[in-house]
Amino acid sequence: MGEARSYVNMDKVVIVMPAYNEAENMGPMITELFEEVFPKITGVEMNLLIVDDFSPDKTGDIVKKYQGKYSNLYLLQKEREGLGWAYVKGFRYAVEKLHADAVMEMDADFQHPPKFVIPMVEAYLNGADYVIGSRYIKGGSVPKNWETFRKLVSYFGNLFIRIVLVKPKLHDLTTGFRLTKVKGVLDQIDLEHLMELGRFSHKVDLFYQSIKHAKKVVEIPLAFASRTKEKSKFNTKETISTFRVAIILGIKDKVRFIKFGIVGFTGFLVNYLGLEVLKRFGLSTYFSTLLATEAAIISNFIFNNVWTFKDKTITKVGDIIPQFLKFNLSSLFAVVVQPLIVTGAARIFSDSPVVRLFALVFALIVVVIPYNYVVYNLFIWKTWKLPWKKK
Ligand SMILES: Nc1nc2c(ncn2[C@@H]2O[C@H](COP(=O)(O)OP(=O)(O)OP(=O)(O)O)[C@@H](O)[C@H]2O)c(=O)[nH]1
Ligand SMILES: [Mg+2]
Repeated sequence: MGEARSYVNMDKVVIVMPAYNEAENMGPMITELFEEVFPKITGVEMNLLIVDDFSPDKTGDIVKKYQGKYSNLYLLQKEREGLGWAYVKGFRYAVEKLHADAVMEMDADFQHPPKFVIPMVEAYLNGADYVIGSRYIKGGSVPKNWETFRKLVSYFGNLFIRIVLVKPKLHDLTTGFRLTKVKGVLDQIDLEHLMELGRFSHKVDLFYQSIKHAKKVVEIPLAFASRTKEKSKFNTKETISTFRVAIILGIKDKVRFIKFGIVGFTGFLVNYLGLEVLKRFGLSTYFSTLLATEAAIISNFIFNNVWTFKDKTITKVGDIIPQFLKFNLSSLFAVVVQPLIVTGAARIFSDSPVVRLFALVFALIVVVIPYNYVVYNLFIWKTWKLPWKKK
């Protein structure tokens, strides 16, 4: 038996390493991690979990051989389902069976040189809850022997995803070398329902879901190595799938905003038509406007509740009442701000129909709509969290 590492009250980091037909790499990888890398890391207990899909080349048997030597080496064997599933099942095993505090994604083929585990774990120890091994920051790189085409696809693919997902501050969104804290980040993600679990492109969805919950994200430069053995599996299908995932994720968030806009417009119609109908019933202009406005607020609340925020629909009566009152209160904002902006503009420019129209449109687009959208997401349907409230 080798050195038994078992510490009390020490955080546990589990490297989840999928391996399919990596018999040649397995021995050197395990040895390098346990002999060269883990001894240099203090303050956490390091573990390695190999996820093998019963590789025909007997990768699993090699791992079993080393398990006699290293007690923090684990093996999960299952049927072949694709890379994403290897990670999902590996994460589940790491969290539920090994009680991991953080998990790492890492390849078995030395494309992620093992020494980079050290700065990544250090970043975690310094408070990061999501650490990205980044090829596209200073000090990081892609293999020199990659053909120009692959370099271009990787670089512009990344740039494209950064733009689509609106993540300008992060540089490598498709890397396969990452560390994720379990509490507050990994445990908030519905792993089994990530997109494209059969492919490499699940990485983009996993990244996107992680970033939503992570409070402190750190990028560590990664010199991505080229595959030493066998032929590369990089292909057009994988590339297209990666772009597809990015586009779908990019649109998903905007769909809510579009629905919100449509509901807002129906609210306007309810308001306007309601006013005219009530006037015809002989109500005073003041009461007609008041009732029509409240009718619009009620219909907006209902449509937003069952459509715009259908993944967060409030159903309990005990919740509907306070949230509806909040909704009413937030609607008051428009009542206060719109007249201020319109009269302000009329004073500054001239009190003409054109100025009033422009001022009203300005108030709606620049102030009222963004304000409502933020309030709904943050306080009413709670799809967003304030950065300091993320757990
Ligand atoms: N368990 C499991 N591991 C897999 C599967 N597919 C890939 N892997 C492993 O996941 C890691 C990354 O896969 P690679 O095939 O190297 O993918 P890549 O680095 O994008 O492409 P290459 O340029 O071919 O290296 C390696 O450790 C593989 O052995 C799978 O279906 N099941
Ligand atoms: Mg590889």
